[in-house]
Amino acid sequence: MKQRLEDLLASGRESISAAGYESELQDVRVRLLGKKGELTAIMKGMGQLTAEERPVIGALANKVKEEIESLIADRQSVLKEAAIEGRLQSETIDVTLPGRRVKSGSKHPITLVTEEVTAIFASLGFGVEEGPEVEKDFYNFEALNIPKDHPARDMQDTFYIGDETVLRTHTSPVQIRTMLKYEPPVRVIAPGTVYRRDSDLTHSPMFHQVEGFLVDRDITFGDLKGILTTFINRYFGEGIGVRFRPSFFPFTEPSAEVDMQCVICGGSGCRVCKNSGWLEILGSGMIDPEVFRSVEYDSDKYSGFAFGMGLERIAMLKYGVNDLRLFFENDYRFLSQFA
Ligand code: 2U9
Repeated sequence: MKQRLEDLLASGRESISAAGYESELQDVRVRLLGKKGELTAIMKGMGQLTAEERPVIGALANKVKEEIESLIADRQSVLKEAAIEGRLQSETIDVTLPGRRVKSGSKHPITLVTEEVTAIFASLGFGVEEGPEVEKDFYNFEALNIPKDHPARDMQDTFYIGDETVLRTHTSPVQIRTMLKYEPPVRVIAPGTVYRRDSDLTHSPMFHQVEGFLVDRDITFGDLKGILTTFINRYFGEGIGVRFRPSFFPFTEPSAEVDMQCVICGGSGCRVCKNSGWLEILGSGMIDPEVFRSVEYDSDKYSGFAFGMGLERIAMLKYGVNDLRLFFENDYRFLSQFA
């Protein structure tokens, strides 16, 4: 029995030092010291020993058991250390690696144009006014001298929300609201989204405008020409030629459309200007006395001019965009070019 106990200790020592994982070590413990383990099996032979042998073998068995337990405990702490070390090795974070870049967005080209146009008019003394996109017929049409039978009021051109309520077809109602709020002198621009029942390659049912007006004593067509020429030259280039062509709008009299020399071909003629050398970019005119009547401005005392422009058109000319739909598709490849 003495020999078997010594063999158990020797083979146990080998198994313990060979255990590579804590779970393996646990298996070794069960095999050596468990209830059905090897030590228990050996001790079953105690009954056959003489009374003198029994305490000697008993003491040896205890020593072997303690020795094995202490070997297991040592091995266990070595394996624990190794496991921690292994995790530290495999989970290390390389703090010198570059971080992931956060992509930053950019302003939509229509936002850029709105801001640039607004900044130019601000430098000329114009404030900014905004108003509702769902608008009363009175502000969108009636007060602007657009009578009930005017084609612009047709269901075909205007989105009706109700009998007297529309999606504004221009930002002119903002200017009516402004006139009702302030006495002259006033000069403001009204940038914003507008809606018309129109959808093809060159028209979108939702688009953007900047309109503006100035009312004071002794305002003449010369002031209109001066302000609009200054705007065009600041925005598109100092040398660019500007011309005024007679036109008609219900809310201005006289009215003029404003052309600038083609920024694509420099005036020699190309597809964009349809070989004319000129591009139409603004509508304008002296505010009609009928409009003054509806906002109770005294047209004997005051006069003023107004103008309007479509921002998608301005953006197309400024940035050389040839397809209106690009502004509404939100294709990242298009938008990122304005970063
Ligand atoms: C008030 C009085 C007068 C605003 C004006 C235009 C001429 C004009 C168009 C340009 C292209 C609209 O986006 S577009 O389709 N605008 O031609 N707009 S005068 O006149 C006003 C506005 C408000 C109270």
